Amino acid sequence: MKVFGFPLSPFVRKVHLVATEKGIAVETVLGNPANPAPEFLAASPFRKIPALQDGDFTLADSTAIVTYFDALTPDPPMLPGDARQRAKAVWFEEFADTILTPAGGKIVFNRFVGPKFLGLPGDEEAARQGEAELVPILAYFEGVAPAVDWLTGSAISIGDIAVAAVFRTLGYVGREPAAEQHPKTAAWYARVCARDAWQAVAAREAAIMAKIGG
Ligand SMILES: N[C@@H](CCC(=O)N[C@@H](CS)C(=O)NCC(=O)O)C(=O)O
Repeated sequence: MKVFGFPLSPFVRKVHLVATEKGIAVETVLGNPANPAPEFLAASPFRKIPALQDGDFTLADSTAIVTYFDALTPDPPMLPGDARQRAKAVWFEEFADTILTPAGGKIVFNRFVGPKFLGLPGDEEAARQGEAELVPILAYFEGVAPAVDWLTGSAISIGDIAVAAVFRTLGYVGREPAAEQHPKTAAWYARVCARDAWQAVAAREAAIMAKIGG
Protein backbone atom coordinates (compact mmCIF):
# COMPACT_ATOMS: atom_id res chain seq x y z
CA MET A 1 0.00 0.00 0.00
CA LYS A 2 1.21 3.50 -0.78
CA VAL A 3 0.53 6.57 1.34
CA PHE A 4 1.17 9.84 -0.45
CA GLY A 5 2.15 12.76 1.70
CA PHE A 6 4.68 14.90 3.43
CA PRO A 7 5.73 13.75 6.91
CA LEU A 8 5.20 17.15 8.54
CA SER A 9 1.45 16.93 7.99
CA PRO A 10 -0.42 15.78 11.10
CA PHE A 11 -2.97 14.10 8.81
CA VAL A 12 -0.25 12.09 7.10
CA ARG A 13 1.35 11.20 10.44
CA LYS A 14 -2.05 10.07 11.79
CA VAL A 15 -2.36 7.58 8.93
CA HIS A 16 1.17 6.25 9.44
CA LEU A 17 0.64 5.90 13.19
CA VAL A 18 -2.59 3.93 12.76
CA ALA A 19 -1.04 1.69 10.10
CA THR A 20 1.93 1.01 12.38
CA GLU A 21 -0.23 0.35 15.46
CA LYS A 22 -2.09 -2.24 13.38
CA GLY A 23 0.95 -3.73 11.68
CA ILE A 24 -0.20 -2.64 8.21
CA ALA A 25 2.79 -2.17 5.93
CA VAL A 26 2.70 1.12 4.05
CA GLU A 27 5.18 2.68 1.70
CA THR A 28 5.65 6.45 2.00
CA VAL A 29 5.51 8.33 -1.28
CA LEU A 30 6.35 11.99 -0.94
CA GLY A 31 3.32 13.74 -2.37
CA ASN A 32 3.57 17.45 -2.99
CA PRO A 33 0.12 19.07 -3.52
CA ALA A 34 1.82 21.96 -5.35
CA ASN A 35 3.47 19.66 -7.90
CA PRO A 36 1.29 16.56 -8.02
CA ALA A 37 2.42 13.32 -9.66
CA PRO A 38 -0.32 11.61 -11.72
CA GLU A 39 -0.70 8.68 -9.30
CA PHE A 40 -1.09 11.10 -6.39
CA LEU A 41 -3.73 13.09 -8.32
CA ALA A 42 -5.58 9.88 -9.12
CA ALA A 43 -5.81 9.13 -5.40
CA SER A 44 -6.47 12.68 -4.21
CA PRO A 45 -8.73 14.62 -6.58
CA PHE A 46 -8.48 17.79 -4.48
CA ARG A 47 -4.70 17.47 -4.05
CA LYS A 48 -4.86 17.06 -0.29
CA ILE A 49 -2.46 14.86 1.63
CA PRO A 50 -2.63 12.11 2.74
CA ALA A 51 -3.93 9.85 -0.02
CA LEU A 52 -3.82 6.09 -0.31
CA GLN A 53 -3.32 3.61 -3.13
CA ASP A 54 -4.03 -0.04 -2.39
CA GLY A 55 -3.89 -1.88 -5.70
CA ASP A 56 -6.71 -0.44 -7.79
CA PHE A 57 -8.34 1.17 -4.75
CA THR A 58 -7.59 4.83 -4.05
CA LEU A 59 -8.74 7.05 -1.21
CA ALA A 60 -8.08 10.54 0.12
CA ASP A 61 -8.56 12.01 3.62
CA SER A 62 -6.93 10.75 6.78
CA THR A 63 -10.24 9.90 8.49
CA ALA A 64 -11.41 7.89 5.49
CA ILE A 65 -8.05 6.10 5.27
CA VAL A 66 -8.08 5.25 8.99
CA THR A 67 -11.64 3.93 8.59
CA TYR A 68 -10.37 1.69 5.80
CA PHE A 69 -7.48 0.43 7.93
CA ASP A 70 -9.82 -0.22 10.88
CA ALA A 71 -12.09 -2.34 8.68
CA LEU A 72 -9.18 -4.21 7.07
CA THR A 73 -7.37 -4.90 10.34
CA PRO A 74 -9.77 -4.45 13.27
CA ASP A 75 -7.20 -5.20 15.95
CA PRO A 76 -6.28 -3.00 17.76
CA PRO A 77 -9.46 -0.97 17.18
CA MET A 78 -9.14 2.76 16.71
CA LEU A 79 -12.72 3.32 17.85
CA PRO A 80 -13.84 1.93 21.22
CA GLY A 81 -16.92 -0.33 21.33
CA ASP A 82 -18.63 1.60 24.12
CA ALA A 83 -21.00 4.25 22.73
CA ARG A 84 -19.76 7.16 24.81
CA GLN A 85 -16.08 6.29 24.45
CA ARG A 86 -16.48 5.85 20.69
CA ALA A 87 -18.20 9.21 20.32
CA LYS A 88 -15.49 10.89 22.42
CA ALA A 89 -12.75 9.33 20.27
CA VAL A 90 -14.42 10.85 17.19
CA TRP A 91 -14.72 14.18 19.00
CA PHE A 92 -11.00 14.25 19.83
CA GLU A 93 -10.11 13.42 16.22
CA GLU A 94 -12.36 16.27 15.08
CA PHE A 95 -10.82 18.55 17.72
CA ALA A 96 -7.37 17.71 16.35
CA ASP A 97 -8.32 18.10 12.69
CA THR A 98 -10.60 21.13 12.80
CA ILE A 99 -9.64 23.12 15.92
CA LEU A 100 -6.03 22.39 16.93
CA THR A 101 -4.60 22.06 13.40
CA PRO A 102 -5.98 25.33 11.96
CA ALA A 103 -4.55 27.33 14.90
CA GLY A 104 -1.21 25.51 15.05
CA GLY A 105 -0.93 25.47 11.28
CA LYS A 106 -0.67 29.27 11.21
CA ILE A 107 2.48 29.04 13.31
CA VAL A 108 4.00 26.06 11.51
CA PHE A 109 3.30 27.40 8.03
CA ASN A 110 4.57 30.90 8.65
CA ARG A 111 7.62 30.07 10.75
CA PHE A 112 8.70 26.76 9.23
CA VAL A 113 7.05 25.34 6.09
CA GLY A 114 6.81 28.61 4.13
CA PRO A 115 10.31 29.94 4.83
CA LYS A 116 12.07 26.56 4.79
CA PHE A 117 10.42 24.69 1.95
CA LEU A 118 8.42 27.15 -0.16
CA GLY A 119 10.69 30.18 -0.30
CA LEU A 120 7.97 32.32 1.28
CA PRO A 121 8.84 35.01 3.86
CA GLY A 122 6.25 33.90 6.45
CA ASP A 123 3.57 36.14 7.89
CA GLU A 124 4.61 36.77 11.49
CA GLU A 125 1.29 38.44 12.33
CA ALA A 126 -0.58 35.31 11.23
CA ALA A 127 1.82 33.18 13.30
CA ARG A 128 1.14 35.34 16.36
CA GLN A 129 -2.59 35.03 15.74
CA GLY A 130 -2.13 31.25 15.75
CA GLU A 131 -0.27 31.52 19.07
CA ALA A 132 -3.19 33.50 20.55
CA GLU A 133 -5.74 31.02 19.23
CA LEU A 134 -3.82 28.14 20.77
CA VAL A 135 -4.10 29.52 24.33
CA PRO A 136 -7.75 28.53 25.02
CA ILE A 137 -7.39 25.38 22.90
CA LEU A 138 -4.45 24.12 24.98
CA ALA A 139 -6.23 25.15 28.19
CA TYR A 140 -9.25 23.09 27.13
CA PHE A 141 -7.07 20.07 26.39
CA GLU A 142 -5.21 20.39 29.70
CA GLY A 143 -8.61 20.18 31.39
CA VAL A 144 -9.52 16.90 29.69
CA ALA A 145 -6.10 15.22 29.37
CA PRO A 146 -6.25 11.96 31.36
CA ALA A 147 -4.01 11.50 34.40
CA VAL A 148 -3.56 7.85 33.42
CA ASP A 149 -4.01 5.87 30.22
CA TRP A 150 -5.75 7.42 27.20
CA LEU A 151 -8.36 9.99 26.27
CA THR A 152 -11.23 7.53 26.13
CA GLY A 153 -10.18 4.91 28.65
CA SER A 154 -7.71 2.07 28.98
CA ALA A 155 -7.02 1.61 25.24
CA ILE A 156 -5.46 4.12 22.88
CA SER A 157 -7.87 5.41 20.21
CA ILE A 158 -7.88 7.56 17.12
CA GLY A 159 -8.49 10.52 19.44
CA ASP A 160 -5.09 10.14 21.14
CA ILE A 161 -3.32 9.52 17.85
CA ALA A 162 -4.88 12.47 16.03
CA VAL A 163 -4.20 15.00 18.81
CA ALA A 164 -0.63 13.79 19.44
CA ALA A 165 0.07 13.89 15.70
CA VAL A 166 -0.68 17.64 15.70
CA PHE A 167 1.51 18.25 18.76
CA ARG A 168 4.39 16.56 16.93
CA THR A 169 4.01 18.99 14.04
CA LEU A 170 3.99 21.86 16.55
CA GLY A 171 7.33 20.49 17.76
CA TYR A 172 8.90 21.80 14.55
CA VAL A 173 8.29 25.32 15.89
CA GLY A 174 9.16 24.49 19.50
CA ARG A 175 5.53 24.20 20.64
CA GLU A 176 5.22 20.60 21.81
CA PRO A 177 3.36 20.40 25.16
CA ALA A 178 5.50 21.76 28.01
CA ALA A 179 5.22 20.28 31.50
CA GLU A 180 5.57 23.73 33.14
CA GLN A 181 2.45 25.08 31.43
CA HIS A 182 0.40 21.97 30.66
CA PRO A 183 1.57 19.14 32.94
CA LYS A 184 -1.29 16.70 32.28
CA THR A 185 -1.05 17.24 28.53
CA ALA A 186 2.73 16.81 28.59
CA ALA A 187 2.53 13.58 30.61
CA TRP A 188 -0.17 12.14 28.33
CA TYR A 189 1.83 13.17 25.25
CA ALA A 190 4.95 11.47 26.68
CA ARG A 191 2.92 8.27 27.03
CA VAL A 192 1.86 8.45 23.37
CA CYS A 193 5.45 9.16 22.29
CA ALA A 194 6.73 6.15 24.25
CA ARG A 195 4.69 3.70 22.16
CA ASP A 196 6.56 1.45 19.76
CA ALA A 197 4.42 2.61 16.82
CA TRP A 198 5.16 6.25 17.58
CA GLN A 199 8.90 5.58 17.88
CA ALA A 200 8.93 3.74 14.55
CA VAL A 201 7.00 6.49 12.74
CA ALA A 202 9.14 9.21 14.34
CA ALA A 203 12.34 7.46 13.21
CA ARG A 204 11.06 7.20 9.61
CA GLU A 205 9.95 10.82 9.71
CA ALA A 206 13.36 11.97 11.01
CA ALA A 207 15.09 10.09 8.20
CA ILE A 208 12.85 11.70 5.54
CA MET A 209 13.22 15.16 7.06
CA ALA A 210 17.01 14.79 7.15
CA LYS A 211 16.97 13.79 3.48
CA ILE A 212 14.88 16.77 2.39
CA GLY A 213 16.74 19.24 4.55
CA GLY A 214 14.18 19.70 7.34
N1 LIG B 1 -9.42 16.45 6.09
C1 LIG B 1 -8.19 16.15 5.39
C2 LIG B 1 -7.25 17.35 5.47
C3 LIG B 1 -6.01 17.17 4.61
C4 LIG B 1 -5.24 18.46 4.44
O1 LIG B 1 -5.77 19.58 4.56
N2 LIG B 1 -3.93 18.30 4.17
C5 LIG B 1 -3.11 19.47 3.91
C6 LIG B 1 -1.70 19.25 4.47
S1 LIG B 1 -1.63 19.24 6.22
C7 LIG B 1 -2.98 19.68 2.42
O2 LIG B 1 -3.00 18.72 1.67
N3 LIG B 1 -2.83 20.93 2.00
C8 LIG B 1 -2.58 21.24 0.63
C9 LIG B 1 -3.74 21.90 -0.03
O3 LIG B 1 -4.73 22.21 0.63
O4 LIG B 1 -3.63 22.14 -1.24
C10 LIG B 1 -7.57 14.90 6.03
O5 LIG B 1 -7.92 14.54 7.16
O6 LIG B 1 -6.77 14.22 5.36
